[in-house]
Amino acid sequence: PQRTRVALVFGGVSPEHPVSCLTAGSVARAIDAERYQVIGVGITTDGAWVRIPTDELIGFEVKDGHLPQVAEDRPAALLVPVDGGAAIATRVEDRLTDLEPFDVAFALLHGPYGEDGTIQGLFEMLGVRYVGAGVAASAIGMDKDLMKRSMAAAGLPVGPWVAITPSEWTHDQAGCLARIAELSYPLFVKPARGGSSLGISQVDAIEQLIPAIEAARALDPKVVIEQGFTGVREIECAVLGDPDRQPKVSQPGEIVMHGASAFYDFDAKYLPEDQVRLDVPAKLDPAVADQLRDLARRTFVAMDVEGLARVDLFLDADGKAWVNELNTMPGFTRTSMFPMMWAEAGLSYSELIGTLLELALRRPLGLR
Ligand code: G1L
Repeated sequence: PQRTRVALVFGGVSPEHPVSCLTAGSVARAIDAERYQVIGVGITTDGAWVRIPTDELIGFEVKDGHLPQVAEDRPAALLVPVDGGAAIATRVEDRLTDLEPFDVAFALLHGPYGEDGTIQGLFEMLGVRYVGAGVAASAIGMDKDLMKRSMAAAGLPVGPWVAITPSEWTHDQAGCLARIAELSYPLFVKPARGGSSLGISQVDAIEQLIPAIEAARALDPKVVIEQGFTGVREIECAVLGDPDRQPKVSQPGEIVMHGASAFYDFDAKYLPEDQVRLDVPAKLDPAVADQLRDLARRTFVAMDVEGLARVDLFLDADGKAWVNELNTMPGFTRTSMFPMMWAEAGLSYSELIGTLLELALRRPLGLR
């Protein structure tokens, strides 16, 4: 039988380039090679698209402390429209060769130019099926302000926050600070569209506020300030979409921090291993676990997500559940939280990859 051809797109211009390469290597090693054929498309840190052969992709892992990266000296890859979809072609001088049509795209890209709906729009216009959330959910999920607005509008319990646009900060800094003064400390200042933990600071006193805003603005001119919770537990649920039924929600996992510098929303990967632990499943009363899972499911549905998402929740000291954010492109190596939560439920990493590809292949093109 013909194998399903998967265009695996990875790398990119974001600071997460090496993470994307590591993830692509992890996916390439785990994918069921009897059912799927991988066509590797790397994006260099300068934004050039190149072909990466599968045997090279399989070797993308940490090697004596070195992180993988897309090499520039590879044949240029072109995404070309063909009847019934698209193909990856190789450009040699000004000719196209090795035209490889594919059935489904799997883009592992982080932050602006990839995770924000742009590559999803490219696939939509080419009539190509792809893994994961659509254009609108990807774009809204990338912007913490738009995300919180849509969660609040859907009646979901989301904590207080303030957004500052570049023009507000330039023309009315006093007005911005007055809006922030309505929030109580600690505050968390974040680039609105960062997509990673870079540029995030905890603010415990007013004199730290402006430097924190400037630090976030260095990564994104739009900034969000969230009111922090004290004594909160940080819980995550993995959600898998199903076009015909309710989405499936994993048991909650918990990020357990110890150590004074640790703060609640730093990705596990940015903390030394002895300061953070992932508990899968989280130690929770079953009724509380169900309440958190229900909130994750409602968030996924309200934001119109397809495919998958990791929903990050808080359980406060009074036992109330809050939604913090939804991530349509969560960490996705074999040992990342999202795959680990499904593994705990009996779905292996290879099976998870297969499930995502099958969901994408079943999805109708165009409006749905
Ligand atoms: F395509 C999926 F499945 F939607 C998808 C895409 C991207 C899942 C997870 C990711 N994650 C990443 O791309 C990354 C966090 C490794 C970016 Cl560097």
